Amino acid sequence: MGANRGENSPLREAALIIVDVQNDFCPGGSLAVPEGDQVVPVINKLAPLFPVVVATQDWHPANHCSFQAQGGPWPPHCVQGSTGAQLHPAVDRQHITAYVKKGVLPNKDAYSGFEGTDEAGRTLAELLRQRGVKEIYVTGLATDYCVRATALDGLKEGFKVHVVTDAVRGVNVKPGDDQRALEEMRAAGAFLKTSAEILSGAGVGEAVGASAYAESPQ
Ligand code: VGL
Ligand code: ZN
Repeated sequence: MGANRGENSPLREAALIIVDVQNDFCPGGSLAVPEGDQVVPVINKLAPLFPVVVATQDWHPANHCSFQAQGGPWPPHCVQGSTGAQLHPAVDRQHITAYVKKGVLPNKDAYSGFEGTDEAGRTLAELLRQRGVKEIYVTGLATDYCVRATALDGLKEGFKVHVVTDAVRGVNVKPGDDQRALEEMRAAGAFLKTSAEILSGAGVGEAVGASAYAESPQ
């Protein structure tokens, strides 16, 4: 209720992509992204605006090649069926229309949501096209890995891509990795937007920027 999701909505052909907002990527998790949980309230505010909302999940077997025990770069994380692999409990499931899992094979890593499939075996690109989606708004974790890969693949798949800058956080193995990733996405053709810009564009804004446009006070 409330939000305009109808035929006049500017977001009627848009999908919100919630990338890997899973317990293991949030504070307390095995591969915690600093402030990872802070994307959740922003995502929950945006989700009601979108006719299609897809949540991706990193979903690894226990012997996944990206884990250090197998010579990979990461501690074990998002093991299939574990609590760490579940979405953060505060993510509002109500508006999620599809779940896509990726990284499910032992010998192949998959950072991009576009390498994942839903329960019916559809790729992310297939299910978006089936729903008439032309543009995607990418949120979630982590800016410098799976968000980056998902946004860049979205562009390659022909979608208009927006990255919601206050709804993503980076791992920052090297300081500044998140900012470099955002710049790379922008240079590749993605639009960087704040949630406030999206909310006000959809007519549910808090008049952000109003002061900048207001007539000068008396
Ligand atoms: C991710 C590292 C390893 C991510 C997934 O979701 O960004 N990062 N696996
Ligand atoms: Zn992973």
